[in-house]
Amino acid sequence: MYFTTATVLALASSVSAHTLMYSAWVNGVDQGDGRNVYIRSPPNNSPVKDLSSPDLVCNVNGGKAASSFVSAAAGDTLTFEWYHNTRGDDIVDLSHKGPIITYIAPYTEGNGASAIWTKIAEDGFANGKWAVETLVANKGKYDFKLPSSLAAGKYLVRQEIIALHEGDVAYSSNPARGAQFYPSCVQVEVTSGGSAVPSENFDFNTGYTYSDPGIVFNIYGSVTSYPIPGPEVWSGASSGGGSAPVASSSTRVASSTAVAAPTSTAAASTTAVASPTTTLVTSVRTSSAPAATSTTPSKPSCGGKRKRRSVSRAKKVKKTAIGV
Ligand SMILES: [Cu+2]
Repeated sequence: MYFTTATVLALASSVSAHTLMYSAWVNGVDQGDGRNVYIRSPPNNSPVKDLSSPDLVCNVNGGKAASSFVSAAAGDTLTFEWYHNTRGDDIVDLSHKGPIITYIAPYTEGNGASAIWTKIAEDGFANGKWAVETLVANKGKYDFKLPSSLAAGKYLVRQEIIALHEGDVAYSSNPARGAQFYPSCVQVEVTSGGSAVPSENFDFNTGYTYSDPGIVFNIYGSVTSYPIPGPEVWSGASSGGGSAPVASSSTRVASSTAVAAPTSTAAASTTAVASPTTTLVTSVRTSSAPAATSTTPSKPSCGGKRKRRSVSRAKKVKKTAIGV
């Protein structure tokens, strides 16, 4: 019902099916199907790989304002829910290992391709697991907090999954491979909050580069740490992620005490990101040369077994769409 003809065709002809955002939850309450309602939904679940493209920011159609906003207060827990072809399915192929990073910007009807973004949450590789693996285990749901200091107003909240299964090589050196970005922008109206205005002024098209060790990264060796790309989590933000669902009552209580917490969180993430960088640069360099061939899986991970299932799913969808 929510699929346009173009989407159906894109799904049917797509060799590889990836991931999309379905909805947002506020303090554990589902806000309903957000696709093209409060999410600026792209026409299909394909990735963006070109770091110079404005689509890197809010995906294809990123400049098409949606009609509604998710309404939330500063300090609330938001959950963004992802899916593969239909809600609640396998979410994303587990080959698509990588981080989940969340940014915020003052609301714009434009595509967001300028220096307006601030990072409010990030999860990369921790305790032997990638953020994507945790996302799949949590049935596509990823929790983070709106900073409790955040000023009321309208915002775009952009969450991205970066799939690194072909990320051992830069897209600029081999356009058939490269890190796959799945950005999704949600329109959020913060109804009450503090006075802090996100201030990192990050620009994806210039801030993410092909020499970033978190964008050209080999996941197939023995990974011990991963440098999440982009700026540090904003010091006005409480730390992100985690997957433990937070009950709505405790969320409200937590937000009053949360103000003190960010300092230590920010400091922790600084060291976490800073120390691996030097190690990782060397390992990336080594592996991107001849070594890449041996460490790279022989079949493209987006396709393989999944192909057939995706196609049959697409057919199912097509039927439904025609029925509607
Ligand atoms: Cu994919």
